[in-house]
Amino acid sequence: MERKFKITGMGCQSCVRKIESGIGQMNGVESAGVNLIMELLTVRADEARVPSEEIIAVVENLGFQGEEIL
Ligand code: 9UX
Repeated sequence: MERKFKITGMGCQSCVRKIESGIGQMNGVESAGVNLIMELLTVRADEARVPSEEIIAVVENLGFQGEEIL
């Protein structure tokens, strides 16, 4: 299942890579993609295995803010 998160605090493509690689390395995550202009993170992962709160916690530990788009 795919989930989308609004991400704020990104300034450049290096920020994008930090988030894509940080989220992409989480156990259970199949893919993670960020669109800088749209400020959007798209994550493909089993929701039971990878809760949205954990995704947001990783985003925040990397220095950005994240909020699930429901
Ligand atoms: Mo450019 Mo992104 O200074 O953290 S790397 S905005």
